[in-house]
Amino acid sequence: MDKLLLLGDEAIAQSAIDAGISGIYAYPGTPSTEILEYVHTSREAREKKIHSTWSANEKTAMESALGMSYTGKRAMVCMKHVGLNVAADAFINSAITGVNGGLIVVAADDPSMHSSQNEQDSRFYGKFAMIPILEPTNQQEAYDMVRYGFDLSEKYGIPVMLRITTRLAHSRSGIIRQPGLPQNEIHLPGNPRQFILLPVNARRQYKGLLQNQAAFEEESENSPYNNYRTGKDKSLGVIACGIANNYLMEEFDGREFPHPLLKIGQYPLPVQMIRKIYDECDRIMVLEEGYPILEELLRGILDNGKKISGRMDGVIPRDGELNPNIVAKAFELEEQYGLPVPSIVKNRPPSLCKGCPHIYSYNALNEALDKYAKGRVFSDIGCYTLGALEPYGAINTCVDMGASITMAKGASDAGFRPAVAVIGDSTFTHSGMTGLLDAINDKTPITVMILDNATTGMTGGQDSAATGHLEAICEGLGVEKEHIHILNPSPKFHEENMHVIQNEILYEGVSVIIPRRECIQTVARRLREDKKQKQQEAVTE
Ligand SMILES: Cc1ncc(C[n+]2csc(CCOP(=O)(O)OP(=O)(O)O)c2C)c(N)n1
Ligand code: SF4
Repeated sequence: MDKLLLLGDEAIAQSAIDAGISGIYAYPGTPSTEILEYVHTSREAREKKIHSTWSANEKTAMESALGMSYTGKRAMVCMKHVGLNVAADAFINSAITGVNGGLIVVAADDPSMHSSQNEQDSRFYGKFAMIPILEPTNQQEAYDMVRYGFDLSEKYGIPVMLRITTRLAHSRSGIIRQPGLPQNEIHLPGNPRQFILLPVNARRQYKGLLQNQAAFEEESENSPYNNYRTGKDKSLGVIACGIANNYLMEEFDGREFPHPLLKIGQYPLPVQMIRKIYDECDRIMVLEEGYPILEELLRGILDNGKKISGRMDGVIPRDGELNPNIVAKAFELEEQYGLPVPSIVKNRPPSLCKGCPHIYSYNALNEALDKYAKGRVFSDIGCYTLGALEPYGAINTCVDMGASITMAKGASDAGFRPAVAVIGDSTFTHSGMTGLLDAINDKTPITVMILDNATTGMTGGQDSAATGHLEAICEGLGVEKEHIHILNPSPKFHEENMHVIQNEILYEGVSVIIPRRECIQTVARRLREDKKQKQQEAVTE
């Protein structure tokens, strides 16, 4: 079979193509973005007519994937961990409706918060929804688990979560492919009430989900991804989940691992296997990437059994991602990975690109607010969040996608004036529109600046669902036409822009200001692509 060198994200995407998916849905977010991007640019996926589009947010993505599964086709939905908060309503309920065609939900967690507001562990969500979770140790397992996950999903009519973390998503490895499968034919669910969650049906479906828990656990006991390896030295037993097992193997590369080892890659947890290692060993060490979920379960409320080591007793740091050196330390081995950073290398804090349109929006906003006390700009998540840093110091909040408008509303409701919201175009269609509607319905005095750079800049320049629609959306929601302004965020228009903002923050109602200029990175990329295409055309002429 073919061997490919792929990122973990790409391995998942390729496997989904090979496993016969008919569609993939996602909203960008590190470290999950490359999954849909891979399918989107794959010739094979195009030839197989696999649907791949960016959705407006993770909830719409989840629901679209569920809709495709309803028709009997295989579908995948991908998101970063915090995206699962947005998709949670649909996600949890999809465990109760169940699925028809196989459905895999990829949740990409970001421990250490390389590019996120928190490091929540999606395994909690999988457990909460009571569905099987797969957690790969390496890229090959990520590839293999996708096909396995689709089969499991169709066997039980249940969505399956594939949980990955940053390092697995963003590092490469050789992948051996499996033969491609055809897509499923359209076939509707045998039970026409399966997807109608009226209480009478939901109660029945929920009982079915509960009844399946024993079977899911049995699958875990027999899973190729959970295995127990005995060892001579039973003073310690190690349970390693997902990528933590990879780090452990790196530490003992070429050396025999002396202790019993339980590797876990499938949940619900295989209780019999855990009991075996617990009974056999004097002490247990738990290595898991993310929260100490398994460790906490092992300890229980009373914590009066055997000694359990891990994140909760400080053998492993309580927060942040694992790495081979942390694992080495836990085993009192010499740390051997990575070289010291040479003193010539200086930290380079993130910053807005030189010439970024957001800079000029902030220059105008800062000057317009100059005469007011600080602390009145409610912002959101995107490149423009970097406006928090010097020299701009332009924003005062960043909580979750969409929170700028609603937080400005709450502050304004409290009598705080002026209250300004700053939100990007993609974030606005992700989850800002409903907050704007609240403000319009309440006639709340706020000024909303939608920074329209015609892209989803922060995650690498994906298409923005807002492009070409912003004024129409705002007008349609009910913003008065005379209080919608389009600005050009360039130095040339600084004075003019500043005056528009100054006037609108005095308005006792909802106003929307849209500074509009394309992200310079996407402009540069477009120009490069145009040039390349012209060169190719010249060669073929
Ligand atoms: C719920 C959730 N989904 C995805 C992300 C990842 N993410 C951060 S900002 C952003 C969008 C930014 O685009 P836009 O609002 O257009 O601002 P820009 O970066 O272009 O300035 C995304 C997708 C996130 N932080 N939270
Ligand atoms: S990528 Fe685009 S939006 Fe982001 S900072 Fe750079 S120019 Fe600005």
